[in-house]
Amino acid sequence: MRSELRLIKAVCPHDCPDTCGMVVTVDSSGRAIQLRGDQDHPFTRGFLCQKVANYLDRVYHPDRLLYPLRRVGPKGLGQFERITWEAAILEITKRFKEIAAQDPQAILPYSYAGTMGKLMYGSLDRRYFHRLGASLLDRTICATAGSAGCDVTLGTRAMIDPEATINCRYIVNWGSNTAVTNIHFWKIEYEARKRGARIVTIDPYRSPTADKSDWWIPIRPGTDGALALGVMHIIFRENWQDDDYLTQYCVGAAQLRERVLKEYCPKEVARITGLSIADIEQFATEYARARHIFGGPALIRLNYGLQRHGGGGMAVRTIVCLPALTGDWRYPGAGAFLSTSKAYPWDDSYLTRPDLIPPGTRTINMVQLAEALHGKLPGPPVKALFVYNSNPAAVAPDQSRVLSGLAREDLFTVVHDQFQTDTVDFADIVLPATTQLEHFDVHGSYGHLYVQANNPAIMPLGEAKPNTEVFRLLARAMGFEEELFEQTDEELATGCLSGNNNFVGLTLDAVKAGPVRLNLPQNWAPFAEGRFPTPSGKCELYSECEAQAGRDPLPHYIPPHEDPQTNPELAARYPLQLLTPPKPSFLNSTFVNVPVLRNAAGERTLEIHPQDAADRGITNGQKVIVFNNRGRFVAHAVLADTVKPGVVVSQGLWWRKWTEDGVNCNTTTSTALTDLGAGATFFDNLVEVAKV
Ligand SMILES: Nc1nc2c(c(=O)[nH]1)N[C@H]1C(S)=C(S)[C@@H](COP(=O)(O)OP(=O)(O)OC[C@H]3O[C@@H](n4cnc5c(=O)[nH]c(N)nc54)[C@H](O)[C@@H]3O)O[C@H]1N2
Ligand SMILES: Nc1nc2c(c(=O)[nH]1)N[C@H]1C(S)=C(S)[C@@H](COP(=O)(O)OP(=O)(O)OC[C@H]3O[C@@H](n4cnc5c(=O)[nH]c(N)nc54)[C@H](O)[C@@H]3O)O[C@H]1N2
Ligand SMILES: [Mo]
Repeated sequence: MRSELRLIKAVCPHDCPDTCGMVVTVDSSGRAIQLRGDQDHPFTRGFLCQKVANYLDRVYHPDRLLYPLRRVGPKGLGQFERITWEAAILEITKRFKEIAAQDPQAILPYSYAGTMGKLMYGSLDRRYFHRLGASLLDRTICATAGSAGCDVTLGTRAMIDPEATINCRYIVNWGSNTAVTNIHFWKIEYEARKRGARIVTIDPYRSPTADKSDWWIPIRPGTDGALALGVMHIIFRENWQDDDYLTQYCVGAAQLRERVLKEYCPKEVARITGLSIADIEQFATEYARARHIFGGPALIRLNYGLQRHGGGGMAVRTIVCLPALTGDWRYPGAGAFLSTSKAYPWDDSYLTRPDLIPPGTRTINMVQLAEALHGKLPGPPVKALFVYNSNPAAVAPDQSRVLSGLAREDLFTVVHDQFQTDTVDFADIVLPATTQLEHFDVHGSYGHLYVQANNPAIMPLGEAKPNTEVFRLLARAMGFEEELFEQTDEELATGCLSGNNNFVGLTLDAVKAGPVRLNLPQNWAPFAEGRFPTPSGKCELYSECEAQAGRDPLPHYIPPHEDPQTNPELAARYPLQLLTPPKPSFLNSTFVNVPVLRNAAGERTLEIHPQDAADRGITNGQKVIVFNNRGRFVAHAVLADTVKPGVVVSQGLWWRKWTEDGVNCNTTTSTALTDLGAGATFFDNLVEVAKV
């Protein structure tokens, strides 16, 4: 009997830097009976997070969508009848043809990273919408502020060889809840600590990562850029900079020096950040002198928390200047780390065919779905919405306006998902999606340097179909050119892997057998000898491109949009800065419907400083409303010193069907954009709190 068990190499598809290798055991009936971490994966080394360790509960969940559905009740109530795939494709095609006859830009695709697989994330879907002439979607909800900030300074993402970080002796988690959101890298940080490293976390919230660190630096939200400028001030003041690195590989050191010495003295930085001058001096000293004090180089693991503010792009641009001042880029695993995604030379043009986009097609920023659905953006009103790989009813900002937009009777909405999410409840046509165990894909990563294939382990459940197959059916029904769509998933994978440099010597067959490292040397240090892919080829402390765009060419502090210091009028009504990072047992809004993980998440809480609670007569455990002029939600107060006065935290992106008030924290968040990258500003959010 045992001999009939099959072991299949798979990959966790979720939006997470770890991109774990998994091994699925399938029995002779074709059912997956076990799923564990792949011990042969050099980075993820056989262990999985709490969420994906329970992945079979998701695959075989009794609530899986198994058949196409058509709406029979009012929008939002989720009442459907079963239909055939033929009927579903016919109806979508008929409606899209009618709308496209007037203006195809009235059709809006809406997708993000429900799966990170190259094929399911974006391939035939993009070709289809490009060929159709639909509106383009700017996928800004997560990472564009930091990407744009890094691009100004480095010409690419801040990246390192993460396995080499074991040699660092000073590690700063900057706006990064690494112990929760990047657990395999946290393991490396801990290994480094055993060898003598000091771990510091800069976060307004005493997150699990801050809690386990040697030092928690509770910065005021949205002021990280000012702290980095203060650190530079101290480095230049003390003459600790690596002049050799600055001269050979950077432009603008002299101008930057002048700027920070004049404008960012520790006293001013203390006023902005809410930190003490002593703490700022100590942090700058430890960071800049790490090799002398702790015996090894320093790494800044910067992540997404600090980007989700009005000045998030500039904050990242500024922070990634620091390793050039210290010279830490010289050392493998040291410097600054945001994402390794750019190390993969995927042939995205082949996959997505941007050449098919009609010239002049308008682009909609996905953060502004609320505006798009209410006709508040330039161009034709949105008449049809096609959602896949995303749950905007839960994850998009300004939830009340998103929901009223989704409820529009004249909007034709199609949703392709594995479950009846809050967004599905508003659909006219629902299409059932396969899970990762049921389809093929290839994966890069944004937290390590391996290429992996996800081999299908089981047959699709019910009539579920992968994203690629849905768009083959739709393209056929539209009569689009065969050569654009009639490729198999493996052919698409081969095509996008056929790039050069870091993919040299890497074949799909090899990848199907297990993770393969990019064609990069061990202890890869991309900027050890400069070679920054910027216009000047150097690290741009001074940016000529920024100057030409009419912006300040040097790093500077940009306060949040909603900041008590710079917006006292708004703060008089809504004095508390609200952060809403994800709940550790969920992945954004994914897994809320898995009972064991929902139970682990507990109830919705609002962490508030005892002093702020006392001012409002709030006691521990009491039910409170959190509100501003955009909306409100209910939570249970937790009086704690996990936050400083003036800051409150409510974790998690619940589904409205699991909350007593039918909304989540995104009722309060805003659709305002970041300075660089036009990204989301979820954590730039002033609220007031009152007992119910
Ligand atoms: N378990 C789990 N893992 C995940 C996810 C998940 O939902 N659950 N999501 C995945 C995704 S899509 C992403 S993008 C990543 C996100 O990974 P992270 O960026 O690590 O996660 P966040 O919790 O969004 O933000 C990190 C920390 O930033 C803090 N923060 C907020 N504002 C500021 C600020 O102004 N300055 C500073 N210094 N810190 C600030 C928050 O309090 C939070 O503790 O994680 C991925 N991994
Ligand atoms: N307040 C607040 N809001 C936030 C955040 C925050 O920290 N605070 N985090 C933000 C961040 S970092 C991100 S990345 C976004 C995430 O926003 P989303 O990308 O919308 O993420 P999820 O909530 O995980 O929803 C993904 C959906 O894709 C579906 N899916 C998975 N695989 C497939 C597939 O193969 N095919 C199809 N068709 N569907 C599939 C899943 O079932 C799920 O419903 O949310 C953002 N929203
Ligand atoms: Mo994200």
